[in-house]
Amino acid sequence: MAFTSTHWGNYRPVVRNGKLTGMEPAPWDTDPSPIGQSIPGAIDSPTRVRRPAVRRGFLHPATRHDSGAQRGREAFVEVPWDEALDLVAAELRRVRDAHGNGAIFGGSYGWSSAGRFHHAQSQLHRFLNGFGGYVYSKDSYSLGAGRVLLPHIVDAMDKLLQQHTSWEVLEQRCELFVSFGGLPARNTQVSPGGASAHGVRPALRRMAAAGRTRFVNISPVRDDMAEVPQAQWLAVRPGTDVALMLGLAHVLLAENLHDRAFLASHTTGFEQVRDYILGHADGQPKTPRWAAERCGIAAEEIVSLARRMAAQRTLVNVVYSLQRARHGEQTFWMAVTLAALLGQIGLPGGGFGLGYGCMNYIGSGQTSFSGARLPQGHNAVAQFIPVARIADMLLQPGAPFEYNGGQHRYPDVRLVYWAGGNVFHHHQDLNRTIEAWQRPETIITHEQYWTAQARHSDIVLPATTALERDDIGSASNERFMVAMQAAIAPVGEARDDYAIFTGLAQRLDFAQAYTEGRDTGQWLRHLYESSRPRAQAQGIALPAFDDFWQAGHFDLPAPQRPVVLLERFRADPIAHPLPTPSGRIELYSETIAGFGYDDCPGHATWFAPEMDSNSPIHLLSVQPATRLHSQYDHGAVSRASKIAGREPITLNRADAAARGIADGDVVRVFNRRGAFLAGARLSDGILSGVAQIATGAWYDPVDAHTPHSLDKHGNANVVTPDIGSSRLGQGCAAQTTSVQIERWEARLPPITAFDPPPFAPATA
Ligand SMILES: Nc1nc2c(c(=O)[nH]1)N[C@H]1C(S)=C(S)[C@@H](COP(=O)(O)OP(=O)(O)OC[C@H]3O[C@@H](n4cnc5c(=O)[nH]c(N)nc54)[C@H](O)[C@@H]3O)O[C@H]1N2
Ligand SMILES: Nc1nc2c(c(=O)[nH]1)N[C@H]1C(S)=C(S)[C@@H](COP(=O)(O)OP(=O)(O)OC[C@H]3O[C@@H](n4cnc5c(=O)[nH]c(N)nc54)[C@H](O)[C@@H]3O)O[C@H]1N2
Ligand SMILES: [Mo]
Repeated sequence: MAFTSTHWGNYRPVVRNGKLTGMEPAPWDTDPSPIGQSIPGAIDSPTRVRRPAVRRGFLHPATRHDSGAQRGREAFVEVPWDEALDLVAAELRRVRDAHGNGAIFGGSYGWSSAGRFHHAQSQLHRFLNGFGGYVYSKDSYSLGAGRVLLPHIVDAMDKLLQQHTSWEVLEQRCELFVSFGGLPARNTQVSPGGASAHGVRPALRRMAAAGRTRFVNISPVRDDMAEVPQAQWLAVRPGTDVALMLGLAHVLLAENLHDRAFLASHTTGFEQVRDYILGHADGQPKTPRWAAERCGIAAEEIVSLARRMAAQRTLVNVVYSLQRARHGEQTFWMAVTLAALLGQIGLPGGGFGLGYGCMNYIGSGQTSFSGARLPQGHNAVAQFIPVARIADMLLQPGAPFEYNGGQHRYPDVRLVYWAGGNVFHHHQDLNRTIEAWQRPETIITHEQYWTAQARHSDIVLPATTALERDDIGSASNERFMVAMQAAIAPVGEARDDYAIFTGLAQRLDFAQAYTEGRDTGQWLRHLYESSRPRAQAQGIALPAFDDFWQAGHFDLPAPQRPVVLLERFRADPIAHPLPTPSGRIELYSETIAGFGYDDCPGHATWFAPEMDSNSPIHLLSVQPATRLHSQYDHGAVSRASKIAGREPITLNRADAAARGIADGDVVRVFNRRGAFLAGARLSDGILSGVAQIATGAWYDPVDAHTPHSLDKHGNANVVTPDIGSSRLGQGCAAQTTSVQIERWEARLPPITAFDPPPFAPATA
């Protein structure tokens, strides 16, 4: 039985006469994602990159390296593979010889596709390491602030996420589930590497029916907990959750409801935090009234919630989105602080969560083992950037930046190489990004589809999709390993990323080191077999490769004991200390205090959201229900959700009325950074003064030749700020965005984002 895996689920591809006609959810998935249905219509649509293509001005040696401003404006010339690979190899060699490997940026952030061997970013990194190294990027857009903060105060982010208490335990033991940012089921369609059996929505429905657990949805958006109809909705103002948590903490202290014994044995820095909460440090007690003025939730409500939290087995959850903001570090730190005051960390059903509702794998209760891994080799270049500082890097080579206690400088990058990501999806302030993107001498992208990033590259190499190649699907905390078997032939002249890099490594004289003499089939067998001892160490007996391949999938056994986050640390903090300097949870961190950052002091601290006074609406740009980021925006599922072809934006009914906007109208959303069109969807379930739009509508400027052109399709990143969360994490801060919104009265420009770019004949 042949299955395939996507980040949003396992499916059985249906193929007729060599054409993909359907995607049947795997039989083990009781809550499959509809996103898979976008693939059949899109995979061989005109949006597919079919042949290697070179930007016209780049093809001519005279204008090759000084025509970066033409990116996204000029036609492409399709060329044979050999010519394209010769050109890429020559560019790599030129830049390395003239400037060294430190002039090559290979960060290549992005989710790529499921499948361990063909993971595009891993292949690129392995290839560039073989070539002498590359400037890399650290952390992620998802968790920029959190990944830097958590090791200082608890443990490494990934380790914590893999050990989140299972939903099964929560069902039995949690009495009060308080979630900042709700539990948006749409986001649990996904797991990095492939969700297999979707479990979150079924768990929430069981919990809602059982009635044992009370849910509190703390979010500007009611639907963020739509799966639990009886959930209490506290409509918090965006960016003010820390104030609310401080108000709750104040009640705990004032009413002596905090767990002194736990604080004394398992944490450090309680005194500093207490002094801050009570106002001994700054003269401002963080009372419920103080909190209410900032977060918009009544003081009485805060008092009552704090008492309930102390009286019951309570889980305090924060979704990632809250740390994807200016001062985003504070939301995670304050949530951990609040949970520490409650003293239930390490108990089944209590403590904190940093991502329930963000991905399927979090709290799945499945093994943290994940299979086959492509060795990436050693990177001889030490220079890096925090991932979301890419435009700063391109605009200010040599400029200093701070990050996690260190002083660094941006490298002078001449060549940018990308495979498996989309900057024009993920990065903030796209108009500034476009300016930065003109600077490098050479930009190379491997893509499946003509995304905005492909259109803004010099050389575009067509990559296969997962359905066109053999691979192994496997993800941490997901139940099934999948023998992903090619379902159709490569579309057009597409090649696997591995084949592309092999062709380049041959030209650059390190083919043997890169391929180790293996073809894809040999690699899959080798990677699988090398993962078997690791599996064995976790008590998992993987079948032999041929048996696995024959069966098509493998059901990984769940751990014998249900997972409870930080259980061992709670039971014995001396025998099982945390990897923090004190071995304990650091409510105050000497290390972070020692960095001297005004935007991230030594304990969780309130900062008011930085809003622009003439842009009164707080815009939240969140994950899309109908696709993965920008992937398959051109697919049927995503396209069916659009309003007049534009991305829907949810507006409060009163805010809309005040602007003469009706449901279904097209609106212009703008601030001093840029403007986009979107389709208005009116709601009573969103706080006044807040709007919410999904990310992922393909950037589609009215006129690519005009800087700051209107995006006619609804890409929120034309208005988001390109500024780090703080000097500590330097994470993406997209949620700190203010805009104005008006009705679009003019003629509607047609959507052209999914059309291929203009092509020119080779001789032109
Ligand atoms: N405003 C705002 N911006 C955000 C966010 C937000 O909340 N608000 N969220 C951020 C977050 S959390 C994330 S993770 C990022 C996501 O940002 P990305 O991960 O960059 O987004 P994707 O759309 O998944 O881009 C993956 C690209 O890889 C291509 N691809 C897929 N498979 C392959 C392959 O096998 N080979 C090759 N060569 N290419 C392939 C796809 O066609 C697609 O274009 O966005 C961030 N941006
Ligand atoms: N279908 C689908 N699922 C996905 C993805 C996808 O592209 N598509 N992407 C995946 C990825 S890469 C990631 S990192 C995760 C991201 O997971 P998250 O970062 O948690 O996802 P978001 O959708 O940005 O935000 C979740 C909710 O937080 C609320 N929120 C935003 N700001 C605030 C605030 O200041 N206060 C409060 N209280 N609430 C706020 C919003 O209303 C939003 O609905 O999702 C993953 N899941
Ligand atoms: Mo993410």
